[in-house]
Amino acid sequence: MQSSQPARIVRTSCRGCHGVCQVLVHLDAEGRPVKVVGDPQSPTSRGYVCPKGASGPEFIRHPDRLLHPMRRTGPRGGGKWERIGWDEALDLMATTFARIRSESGPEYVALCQGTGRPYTEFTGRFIHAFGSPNYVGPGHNCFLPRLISSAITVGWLPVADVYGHGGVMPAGVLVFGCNAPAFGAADGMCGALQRRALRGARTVLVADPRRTPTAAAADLHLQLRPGSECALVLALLHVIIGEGLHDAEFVEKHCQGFPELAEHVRAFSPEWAAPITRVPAEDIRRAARAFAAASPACVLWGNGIDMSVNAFQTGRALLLLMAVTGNLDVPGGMVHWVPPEGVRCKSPLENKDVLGAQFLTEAQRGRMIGAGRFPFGPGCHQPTFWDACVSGEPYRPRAVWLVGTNPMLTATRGDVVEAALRDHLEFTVASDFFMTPTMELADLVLPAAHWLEQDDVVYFHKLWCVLARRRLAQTGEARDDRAVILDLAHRLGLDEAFPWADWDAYLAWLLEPAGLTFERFAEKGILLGKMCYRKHETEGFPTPSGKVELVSSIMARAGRPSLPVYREPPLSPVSMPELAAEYPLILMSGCKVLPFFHSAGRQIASLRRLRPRPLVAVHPETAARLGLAEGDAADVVTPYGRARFFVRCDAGLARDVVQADHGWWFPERPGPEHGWRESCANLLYGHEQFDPDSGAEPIKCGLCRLEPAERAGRVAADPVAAG
Ligand SMILES: Nc1nc2c(c(=O)[nH]1)N[C@H]1C(S)=C(S)[C@@H](COP(=O)(O)OP(=O)(O)OC[C@H]3O[C@@H](n4cnc5c(=O)[nH]c(N)nc54)[C@H](O)[C@@H]3O)O[C@H]1N2
Ligand SMILES: Nc1nc2c(c(=O)[nH]1)N[C@H]1C(S)=C(S)[C@@H](COP(=O)(O)OP(=O)(O)OC[C@H]3O[C@@H](n4cnc5c(=O)[nH]c(N)nc54)[C@H](O)[C@@H]3O)O[C@H]1N2
Ligand code: SF4
Ligand SMILES: [Mo]
Repeated sequence: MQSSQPARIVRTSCRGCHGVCQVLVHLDAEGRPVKVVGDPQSPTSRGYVCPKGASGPEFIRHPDRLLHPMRRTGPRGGGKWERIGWDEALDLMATTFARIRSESGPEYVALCQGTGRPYTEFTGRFIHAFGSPNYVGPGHNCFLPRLISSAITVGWLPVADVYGHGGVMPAGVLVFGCNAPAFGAADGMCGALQRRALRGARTVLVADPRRTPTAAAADLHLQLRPGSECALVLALLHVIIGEGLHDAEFVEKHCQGFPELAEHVRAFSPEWAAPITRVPAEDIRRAARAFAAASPACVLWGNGIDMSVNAFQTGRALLLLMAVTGNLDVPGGMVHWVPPEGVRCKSPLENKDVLGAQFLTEAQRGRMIGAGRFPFGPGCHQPTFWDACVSGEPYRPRAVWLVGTNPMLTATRGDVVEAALRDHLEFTVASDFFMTPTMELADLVLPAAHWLEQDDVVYFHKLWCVLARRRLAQTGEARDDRAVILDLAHRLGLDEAFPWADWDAYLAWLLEPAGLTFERFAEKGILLGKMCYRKHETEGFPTPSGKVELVSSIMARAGRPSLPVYREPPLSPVSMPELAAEYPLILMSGCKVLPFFHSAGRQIASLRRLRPRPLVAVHPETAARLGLAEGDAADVVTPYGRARFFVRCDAGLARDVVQADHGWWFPERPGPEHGWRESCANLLYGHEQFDPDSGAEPIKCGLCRLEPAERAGRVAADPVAAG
């Protein structure tokens, strides 16, 4: 890599995570990207770049990149492949998918994707237009419980106004089960700008079982027991409403069901919540008063809420907190972004039609695996889907296309996913940058284009602006997932849903109302919406009653509690004391880390150096009691499985709480396994406990014990310097 002056610098936007920072890419004399730095002029990120974004050039040139479509030749998972052309690959997909549709029905073909990424604008659309309701993803554990509870309570997704577009920054911030300020970014917000907002706020409250950097610097750290968050929010509401600290005018004008809510929370005093949450009653009172006094105030919320059997109810409870304190759609509060005019909206967050569910008939919808199991679940429930592939109940899907997901590592019960791929599915296609353990079990693999290899109109999480992304490199025959979907859709005759001739035509169509060509747009780099606040004063809230539904009419109709209730986590010292005698520690897993995006990045040397091996964080006294010291290998054992980690002592944890990294596999070890079973946190969970509303899984609140690993295992598990 060269360090001399770049021949050219191009402004584009990163997609190493969902932060969407604007960056400057340095190109060498041959036009190859050699360096990525932050763009100081960018309103979205103000010069920030994290190690993942900075590693872009190293990432795209990595020798293990998948360069061409490849078809399996030997037995499944045997690691033998032959290179084929894109035409042949797409024909094979089109004929196989069409054959299965005519033999068994469209629902026998499924599409599974990973987290919300650029492909999301076409993945759901494709599979729905094909006629299959089996659109599978990790959203039930991530973001979508909050998105859907917002939709039924407020009518839109309230987002913290940390950018302060109205000229007012938040005076109070409640950081609730979210650690994005420390690890880069999430949900379209840049962590650096979240930190700026936290520095400027008078009151910072953090609800997190871990003493995160944000918690350590906060005015008050509510160190709750994992899984107890709904009880904590109910007690905050009890204090605020009981002491009359709510915004009476907003409640009167814009909320429905306040008297019922006031009556409902009367029982949930701080004294009730203290033994459940382990947060002292006095701290709950202080936090409630401080949050109510801070105006405006916002909430940064995250996976700490989602990965629980209370995900949906906690989401609702926090929405009620935002509402009764009068923080909805006020400058510096929880806002509804106004997107830029003139660009066709392709964000599925704002335009549900993007996902194409309107192309399904009622009968097709009813054929979704797990239909009706979770009234507020998003799409096809991932665990139910993989179970069905193995059990054949209610039927066994025959083909699946995995787009940008590594479910053997990132979904619970990777063993079930592995069995489905190896023994039960007839035809699996997988699209990725690298041969992951999941890719290794496919029948056909497709090379995907990295963000440095894409032209794009970036319009997803960051609704207040639209960013340009520019194609600055081409690696092998890697193609943008969406260009591949368009091509395949045309081969299958799905032209009604995909009327665009190709990717460039689609980009031109998006920009057409603005009168911009893609080139002109790319020169501008960003289009900003004209923010306006308090839109409810003229428009109300887009809910059935036109008001914020403190008492949810939609939940009542679905036969679910119309006011939030707390349910004890199924695997906890309280609900399972006998089991807890054997598994005395509370297990959280998968708290995000700066260098990696879930299961990705382990082969990138600059990232792997920052986190060479999988860690389990544990209180030093607990470690010592078990004969463990910093760096020792230890197995986390649950009733469902075992996985190996290296001990990191963290005095900021409660003595009975541990946190294990997720997504670990070892690209440097021989395929097709790449050692995936050894340190897979998601082998530690069952498929028995779910949030009855959204289908979320208790990934951040299980039971486990920690066992020192034998010496032999210790040596074997220590990875050599990553390649
Ligand atoms: N135990 C535990 N498990 C968790 C979590 C946790 O907290 N704890 N977090 C969960 C959460 S929040 C989520 S969202 C899921 C994420 O689950 P996934 O999205 O499945 O996880 P990733 O590892 O990010 O992505 C999988 C693969 O996609 C590839 N990829 C990245 N970008 C693209 C692209 O644009 N196109 C294509 N074709 N491939 C791409 C990567 O190389 C990687 O191999 O994991 C969940 N799993
Ligand atoms: N670098 C990097 N950035 C990413 C990702 C990544 O993999 N790497 N993933 C992206 C994705 S898909 C997502 S969804 C976001 C996720 O971003 P976050 O929502 O911040 O996710 P986590 O770090 O999993 O969890 C946040 C916090 O919740 C706390 N927590 C755990 N259990 C509980 C609980 O029971 N109650 C409460 N109140 N808190 C709890 C954890 O201690 C942790 O500090 O990040 C995105 N950004
Ligand atoms: S935080 Fe995300 S968007 Fe920003 S530079 Fe890092 S990977 Fe890229
Ligand atoms: Mo996520």
